[in-house]
Amino acid sequence: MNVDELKKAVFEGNIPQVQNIVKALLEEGNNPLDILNNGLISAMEAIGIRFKNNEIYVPEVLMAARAMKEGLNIVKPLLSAGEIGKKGCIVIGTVKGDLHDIGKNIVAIMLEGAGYRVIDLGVDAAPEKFLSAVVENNAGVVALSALLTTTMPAMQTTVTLLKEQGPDNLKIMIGGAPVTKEYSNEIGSDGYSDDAGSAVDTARELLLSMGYK
Ligand code: B12
Repeated sequence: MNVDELKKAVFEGNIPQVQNIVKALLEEGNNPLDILNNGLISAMEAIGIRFKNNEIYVPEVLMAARAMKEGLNIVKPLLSAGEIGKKGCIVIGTVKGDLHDIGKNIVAIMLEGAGYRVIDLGVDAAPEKFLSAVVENNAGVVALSALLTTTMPAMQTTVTLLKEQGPDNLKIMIGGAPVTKEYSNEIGSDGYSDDAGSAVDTARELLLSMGYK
């Protein structure tokens, strides 16, 4: 067994195969962190690039992500507690009044697939909920999603509260179909991306700028 076979199984969204290969790799004595980085995360990075380039679509991403998560569930307990959180924690949610979560879920899965600790607040999340999650989890980045033009102002309210009452070095990124880079700049958010693959790049840049690895 090798990580290329694992990557192929993740690409295909083949859950039983991913589980079997991860278990076999562990039995053969492979390091859980190598399986995570060179197999599961590496497969999701490639998925992100292909999604960004419109070579694959939402159903394929969701299938691969589900398979990746099942593999992650096997290696997670074997990693030292600090390993997953070392790259930084990201709080994500859909803003108040908005119930759309398909895109947000893909972004959350891709961020988790990239090795970040992700706290998902779900949909219709009030600004105060973001603030307390940031404080409780010592998060470096907050990611806000909105799909309705009528809920975009809730992004502004959330950014304002986080800038006023959140930690000084907290970074905020936003996204969702109606959101633009211009809007991100206008409301004082630190980053914007229009798809899940680029969202990982944006989060990485923001966290690196804060000194995370
Ligand atoms: C599915 C859907 C629903 C489902 C949501 C189910 C769910 N669990 O999410 C249901 C049926 C519940 C729904 C309800 C409504 N909807 Co609706 N819905 C959609 C639809 C068809 C698809 C959205 C979607 O999932 N796209 C697929 C995902 C993968 O794409 P995405 O969300 O854009 O996410 C990507 C990027 O934007 C980005 N991204 C997303 N979030 C984030 C966050 C960060 C931080 C970053 C960096 C990036 C990022 O990455 C993602 C992956 O690449 C859109 C139309 C459309 N084609 O967009 C309408 C749409 C968004 N809905 C619309 C409307 C009007 C409504 C309702 C008001 C309808 C009604 N009258 O009841 C309600 C509102 C309910 C509410 N309070 O939220 C309008 C919005 C119009 C507008 N300009 O505001 C749209 C555009 C349809 C239309 N053409 O009129 N909806």
